[in-house]
Amino acid sequence: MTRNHLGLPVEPLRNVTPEERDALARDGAAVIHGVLPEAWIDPLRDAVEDLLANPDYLERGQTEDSARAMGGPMINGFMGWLHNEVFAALATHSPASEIAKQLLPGQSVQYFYDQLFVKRPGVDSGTPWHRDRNYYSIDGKDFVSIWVPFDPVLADETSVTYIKGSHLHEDVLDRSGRVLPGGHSPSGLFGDLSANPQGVETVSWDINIGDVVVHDLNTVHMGGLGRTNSAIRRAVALRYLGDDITYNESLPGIPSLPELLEIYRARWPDLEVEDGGKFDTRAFPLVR
Ligand SMILES: O=C(O)CCC(=O)C(=O)O
Repeated sequence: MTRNHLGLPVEPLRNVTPEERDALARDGAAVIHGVLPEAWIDPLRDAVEDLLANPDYLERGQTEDSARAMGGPMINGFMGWLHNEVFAALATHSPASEIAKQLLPGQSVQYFYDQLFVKRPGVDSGTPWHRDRNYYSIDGKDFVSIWVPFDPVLADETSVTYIKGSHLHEDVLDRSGRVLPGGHSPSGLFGDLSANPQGVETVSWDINIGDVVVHDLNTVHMGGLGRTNSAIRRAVALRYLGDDITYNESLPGIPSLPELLEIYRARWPDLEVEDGGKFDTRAFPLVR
């Protein structure tokens, strides 16, 4: 078994199957059960504690509307890999990065960023319906998101829920082909979290430790409220870019938000991201 510099296994417990790959292409999302070795879980949980105790991460790595402290309703932190070695290893030398390569076969896969979602029990702070694309300064389609939970998650609690097939349409259509209101709003928000869209098929899963959930750049999805969970729910979403992704500076989002560019420039003062060009591989490392 290959191990990374932290001694953690690099290979997934099994490869992605053709059926899982087909589900991602068809539905825009898929669950891949039993791939992350258990050896990763405690280091990842410790990494979350480490990040949540790091004022630099909490202050600079969160957007304005995010909670500011562990006592807040929800943590939504960015770029943990720049602050924590376990997150950095997960990004590029882990079963997750191997799965990204399997889902973008033959491509030059780059790590885009990570986003941590911590939901405490009993709170109502969910992740509203949205499409990831609307939050990015990128063009292209070669992309995969890998959502890695560090706690078991029930489908009717804080699991992620997807509108099946929504990645295939610029607008979100109901089963009769009608455009759903809010399905293509410029902010990327589909609407109110509590209002489940009518006339569409949604999918979510009970997730165990070791499972991951993968989704397309364009799939509309949400993350449930913590109201009903009995325990904390911690998960990180890792985003990977493939061959055809280029930077589009006219689209406000990641990574062009000033607070995020500041994080990169603090580390790589000469970093330039050229409009229409590929991303620099120091800040967006290649998965080898
Ligand atoms: O974990 C969540 O609540 C939401 C996850 C999500 O929206 C994402 O990974 O894009």
